[in-house]
Amino acid sequence: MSKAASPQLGIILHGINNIFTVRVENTSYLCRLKGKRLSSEHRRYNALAPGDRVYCVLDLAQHTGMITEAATRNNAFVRWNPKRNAPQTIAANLDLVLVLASVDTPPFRPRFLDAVLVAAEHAGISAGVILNKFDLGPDEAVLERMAVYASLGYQVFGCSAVNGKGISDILEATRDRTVLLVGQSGVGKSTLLNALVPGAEAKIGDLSAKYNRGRHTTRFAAAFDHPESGLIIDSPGIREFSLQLFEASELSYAFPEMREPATHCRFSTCTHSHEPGCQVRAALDAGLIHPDRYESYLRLLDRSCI
Ligand SMILES: Nc1nc2c(ncn2[C@@H]2O[C@H](COP(=O)(O)OP(=O)(O)OP(=O)(O)O)[C@@H](O)[C@H]2O)c(=O)[nH]1
Ligand SMILES: [Mg+2]
Ligand SMILES: [Zn+2]
Repeated sequence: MSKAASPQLGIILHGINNIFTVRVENTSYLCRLKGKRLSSEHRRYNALAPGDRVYCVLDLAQHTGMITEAATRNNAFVRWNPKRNAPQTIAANLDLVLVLASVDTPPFRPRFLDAVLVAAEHAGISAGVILNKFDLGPDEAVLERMAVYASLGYQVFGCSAVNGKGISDILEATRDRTVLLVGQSGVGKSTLLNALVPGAEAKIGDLSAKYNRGRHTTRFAAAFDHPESGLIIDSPGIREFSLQLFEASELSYAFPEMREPATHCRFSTCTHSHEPGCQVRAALDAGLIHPDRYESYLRLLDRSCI
């Protein structure tokens, strides 16, 4: 009999149709969920994601197992899935979320980046920005936005996943960490993953000639071993990054440049959109907040706040 007697702690690398690849002590097992619900304290319904730690009863000979329980998460990176009208955990127990943009094809979209950075701030996860496709030659406006992110304390990288420029810096910054790559379809997440992790062989898509966008090639999030140590999680392209609903005060807190001025507004309930005596708007007028970041704030306030 090759069954291990007691449940073992493992980490989810990926899951498709409720069959999860779980790593336990350097070996991967194909595991199913025991019943439809987990007996964990949170009773999350079918909501396991790469990076989640789970307890499994293993069949060592068959390399299979049964997930009996999920361990408590340190954090979870969540987006609002408008199609299902429900929150969706993309990955859990992260040290870093890296949001990718490309210089071009698809075009640079700061609203997307800002929404992802807000989600990371809200989840208490460090974040950084990668500008990929540097070989296409970034324009000044995009470089200016990158400098704004750097001034706000985000790690900023420029790279070309096809010619290798900037890859070593990203390898260095991701070593020993569990890192999620997130971005629109076609920005080059899987190409970057393949450049970082030799042998990962993630599928790469071409770009739709008509729309200059990706074709949603990656279908599910999956974790790969960093060549030295750590995990890098590739994820499917997201068209529109929607946030879970939260309070306006939580939103401004997720913009690091608004945190301090927001404490001095005349009204404690200030949404920093129209109220008199708003110190966030004063900071904007004084050039201390970038107008485009403020524009992102207003749009998220409109869509994401109660
Ligand atoms: N010029 C250039 N093209 C790149 C670069 N990185 C990726 N690409 C191209 O961009 C296209 C999309 O790459 P993918 O890696 O599949 O993009 P993705 O972000 O994983 O897309 P989804 O899986 O659909 O979300 C492919 O044609 C890549 O060859 C780069 O640094 N420079
Ligand atoms: Mg991909
Ligand atoms: Zn205000």
